[in-house]
Amino acid sequence: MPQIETVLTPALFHLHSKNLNLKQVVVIDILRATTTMVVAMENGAKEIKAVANLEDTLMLKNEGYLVAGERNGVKVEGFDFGNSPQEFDKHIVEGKKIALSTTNGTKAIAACEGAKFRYVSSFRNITAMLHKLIDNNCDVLLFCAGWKDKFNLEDTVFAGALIDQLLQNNFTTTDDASIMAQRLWLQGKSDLTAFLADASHVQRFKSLHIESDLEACLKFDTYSGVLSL
Ligand code: 3SL
Repeated sequence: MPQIETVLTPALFHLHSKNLNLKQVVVIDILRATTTMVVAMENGAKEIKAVANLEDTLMLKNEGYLVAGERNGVKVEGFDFGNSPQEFDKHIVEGKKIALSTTNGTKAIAACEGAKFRYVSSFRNITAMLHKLIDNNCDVLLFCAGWKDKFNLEDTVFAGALIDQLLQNNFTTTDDASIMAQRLWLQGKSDLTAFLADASHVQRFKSLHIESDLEACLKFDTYSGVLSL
């Protein structure tokens, strides 16, 4: 049976990176990078490219990309967009190539280059992601981007949602992080907004006056595609 492991923070990734070329990795940054990437594709973007650093992102302007990025939650000066899913409206992104660089999410994506399959996902395409993982039928690594190497609730609870379904579909786990993630999901799933109310990034949203992004990040299955990078 394929195994599930969960990387609770990028600081722990090195413990799970063995045989990466045999694993399907899902990078998770619910608030907000991987949600924003799903929204961009949902709204018809031609491509979304994740870039670890700002200089390389800006260079992509010369290749026709719109550039998006934040650091510490704040839009990078001179970029076309920040990292709010609400900025990526259909009439703005349809048919466009977008390069995105964020504080945690896009670094995590870069870290797992070389995986057999590398995906990003969010609640907005969770069912499509789940079906793809089941179809691939190989070991799964759920990589929570966290915040500056710290654990966070929202990425872990999303990992738990996938784990809960994978365990019912011929996958297994002996990994305590995955067992914990599933238990968090079971605890929080009936009201995720309430469950995440005290989360550090939700508090950060409040201090940045971007609380309205939370609703967009907790919508389920608005997109039926999978983002493979
Ligand atoms: O760190 C990231 O990748 C971002 O998603 C963080 S923020 O929500 O834009 O602050």
